[in-house]
Amino acid sequence: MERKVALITGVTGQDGSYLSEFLLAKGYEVHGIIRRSSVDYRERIAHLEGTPNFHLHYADMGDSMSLVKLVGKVQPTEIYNLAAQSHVQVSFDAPEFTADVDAVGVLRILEAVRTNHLENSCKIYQASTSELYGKVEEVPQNEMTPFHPYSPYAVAKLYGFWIIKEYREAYNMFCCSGILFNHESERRGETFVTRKITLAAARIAQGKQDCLYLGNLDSLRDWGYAKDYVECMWLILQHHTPEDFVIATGVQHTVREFATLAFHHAGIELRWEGEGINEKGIVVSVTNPTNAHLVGKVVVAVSEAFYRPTDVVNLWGDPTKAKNELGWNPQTTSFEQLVQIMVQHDMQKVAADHVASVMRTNLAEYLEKGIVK
Ligand code: NAP
Ligand code: F7E
Repeated sequence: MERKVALITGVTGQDGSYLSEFLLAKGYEVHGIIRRSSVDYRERIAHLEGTPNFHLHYADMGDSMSLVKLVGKVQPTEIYNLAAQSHVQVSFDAPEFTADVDAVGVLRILEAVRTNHLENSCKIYQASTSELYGKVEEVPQNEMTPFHPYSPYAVAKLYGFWIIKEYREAYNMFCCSGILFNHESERRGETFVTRKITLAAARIAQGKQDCLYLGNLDSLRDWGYAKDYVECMWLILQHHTPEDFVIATGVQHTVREFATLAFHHAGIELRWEGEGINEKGIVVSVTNPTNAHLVGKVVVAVSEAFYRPTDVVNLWGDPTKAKNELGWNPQTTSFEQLVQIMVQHDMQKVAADHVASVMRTNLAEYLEKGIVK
């Protein structure tokens, strides 16, 4: 029987967790790389731990030897290189670390495969990004659009893209890049704009936060659902030839539109007033009568802290090639459904966090009074 063994770097991240579920369901043996941390950060894959075909190993994208040893031990048939310092704004504060992991890390994976003489049997998927288009030279963007990276993150990812292409041509390896546009979910990191908005909308609707501060509200993104996008990563490696693909929905929205819809699903209707740094989101009406006091209040404001030294403001992907050659459906989950899924999840999360915190407060009081011993 054909061996189906996947090694996923970045398994603890948003995409790594969905991809693990996807590959396990397809009968793969899945191995993931984890890093030692002083706190438990494995919540996205906690439900998979203990699954017979799911294995975790310590390694690091900055440590060649750990990667060489692991690839030799696991003998993967497919590697999904998802590990990265993936936050664009953070890449301005930690550019060298970002380059080491996001650029040289890709080279380390390729060399680990060559060192173990697996170049003819192991396919490699590289998590590339629409950030390569950066200061965009055309809209929408497709596989032929020139790159113009516009952040330390994008410059590092550009190296990753080209080294994958180089090894494909120089050594005839089956290695490909998925040029993925923004994809979000209820598992998205909490400092990316979509999740920051859905969590804040849920907290404001439940009286746990007063105001949400954002940066550039005019920024345009092509937002898809992460769960749909991991299927494409797999399809890229099943294609008859190693090629690069744009993965996007083909639909574009502003940060402001995302916020308006997210607050709507949290039961709060907004209107916008002012421009630039002075723009505000003001409550027009609420569904829940207990939130009547919010009407007329400012619940979204702009802060310079969330502006970037250079910002990518017009990303819009053309997924025609993926649709035609991989048979992938870019519209499985619509923008409206994505926002609804995320807000519904965060409404429940905020409510559950509240119950847990009340229980913790009560427990402290009961312990103090000797009611609980
Ligand atoms: P994410 O949630 O930030 O996950 C990043 C993963 O990389 C985490 O598992 C993280 O591990 C791991 N990692 C970071 N540094 C590492 C190191 N030195 N050694 C080993 N692992 C390391 O990112 P994501 O949203 O799932 O994205 C997955 C990949 O796709 C990334 O490469 C990202 O740049 C790229 N991408 C994402 C999008 C998007 O919209 N989501 C779009 C285009 C491309 P810890 O948990 O230990 O930190
Ligand atoms: O920003 C603007 C911000 O941080 C989106 C990563 O997964 O996708 C992601 O990178 C836009 C930017 O994602 C805030 O200026 C406004 O224009 O959610 P983001 P990103 O930078 O697009 C790409 C494809 C990747 O490859 C990356 O790994 O929203 N924005 N106000 C804000 N952004 C944040 N984070 N926070 C704000 O308050």
